[in-house]
Amino acid sequence: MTMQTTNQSERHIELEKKFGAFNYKPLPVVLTRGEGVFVWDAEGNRYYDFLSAYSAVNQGHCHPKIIKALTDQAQKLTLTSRAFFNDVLGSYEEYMCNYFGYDRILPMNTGVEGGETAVKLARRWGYDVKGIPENKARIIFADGNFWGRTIAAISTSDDEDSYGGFGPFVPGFDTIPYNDLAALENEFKDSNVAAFMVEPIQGEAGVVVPDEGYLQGVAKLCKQYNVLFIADEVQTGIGRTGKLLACDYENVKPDILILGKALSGGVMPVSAVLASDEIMLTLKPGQHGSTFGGNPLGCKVAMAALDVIKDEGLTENAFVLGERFREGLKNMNISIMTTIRGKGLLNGVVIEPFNGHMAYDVCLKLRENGLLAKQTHDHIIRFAPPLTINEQQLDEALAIIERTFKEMI
Ligand code: IF1
Repeated sequence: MTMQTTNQSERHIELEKKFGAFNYKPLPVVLTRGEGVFVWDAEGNRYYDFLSAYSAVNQGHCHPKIIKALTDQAQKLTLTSRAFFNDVLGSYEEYMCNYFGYDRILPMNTGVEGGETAVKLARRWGYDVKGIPENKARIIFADGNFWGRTIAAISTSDDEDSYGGFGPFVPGFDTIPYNDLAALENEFKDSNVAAFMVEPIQGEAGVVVPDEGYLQGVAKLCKQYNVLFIADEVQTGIGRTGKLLACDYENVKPDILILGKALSGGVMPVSAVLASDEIMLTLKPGQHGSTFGGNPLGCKVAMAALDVIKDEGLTENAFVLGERFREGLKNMNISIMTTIRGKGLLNGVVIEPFNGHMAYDVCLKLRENGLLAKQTHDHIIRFAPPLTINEQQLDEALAIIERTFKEMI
C-alpha cells in the first residue's frame, strides 16, 4: 500500500507534543474514523485494527446499534449520580445478573475501578464473613498481572515500568508465579488470605495461556481453603477468547467477576463487578461509589453492546476465526515467529529479534502495509481484531502479516 502523507497527521502529533503528558509513546499514526474492523488515518489511509483498543472494541468500531443506544439515551438522561434512583439502572442490573448468572452487580466505569472494587469487596468479605482479623486480610495475585494504573494496581505489579518510582505501595498484596497451583495452595494455608485475583489469560504479559486445568485447580483450592476466586476478565471477557468468558473454557465460575472494556463496545467507560448476595451485601450504603458508576447512558450502551455479542454470534465467530488465524500464522513457516499462542481472537506472537529488528519495528512495517497492531514488551505482538471480522478480511490480514515479515527478513 503506498502511504499517502500530508501534514495533517504531523499537525495532530505536534499538538500532543506541545500540550500533552508523555505517558504513552504511540505508533506514528493519527486515526480519524473507525467502522467495523477498519480505521482510517488523517491522510485517508485504511487499516485493519488488530488491537481493538486493547479488546474494548470487540463489536467493531462505531457499531450502529450501540451508537443508536447512546444517542437515544443521550437525548433523555445521561447521569443522575446514585443519590437518586433512575429508570434505567435497575433493568440494567437485572439484565447483567441474568446474562452472567450472578445475584448482584456493582457498576463502575473503568477496568481498574472494577479491580479496586473487587479488592474492597474481598477484604470486607474476609473480615465480615471469613472472620479475618481487622487489617490482616491478604490478597494474592499472579506474577505478570496487569489490572491498571492506580496505586493499588501497581502495588501488585512486577513490571518496573508500571510500579517504578511510585512507592510506597499498598500492603496486604502478595504475588506467586502464574499457572502454579502448588504455590497458590502454599499461600492459602494462611487463613488471612481473603482472595486470589487472576486473569484467565494474561494479556499484557504477552497473551500467556495457562495449562489446561489451571482455572479448575484455582476454583478447587479457593473452595477448599474458603478463599474468593476473583477473575479479571476485563480483557478476556465479552467473547474475546471464543467463549463469553475465558473461565468458560474450564466451566469454572469465579466468586467475583470483573468486566470492562468491551462491556460498552468501546463507546464509553463501563465496568462491572458481579458476585453473590453473600459477598456483595457485605457492602453497606456509603462504603463505596462513583459519580458516573451505573449512569443511565452507560447502562443503555452496555445492554446494546451485549445484545450485539449475542445477536451477531461474535463469541462463536471469535472461536472459529481464532483457530483459522493461528493456523494461518503457523502455515507461514516464518522461523522468527517462535511461539503463536492465544484463544479465540486474543493472540500473541513471540518473535526473535532479527536483523536488529524488534516487535515495534514489525508493527511500524505492518502499519505501512495497512494493519495496526501493538507490541507488548520487546518481543511479542498482540493480534486482537474486532470479533466482527469475517473470513475474507481475516485472510487478507494474514496476507498482510505474511508479506510484512517476508519483506523484513
Ligand atoms: C494502559 C496494558 C492491556 C487490563 C486488565 C484491568 C485493566 C486492563 C486485564 C484496567 C487494562 C489496558 C490499559 C492500557 C493498555 C491496556 C493493556 F497494556 F496496559 F496492559 F490491555 F493489556 N484488567 N488494560 O488489560 O482497565 O482501567 O484501563 O479500563 O494502561 O496502558 P482500565
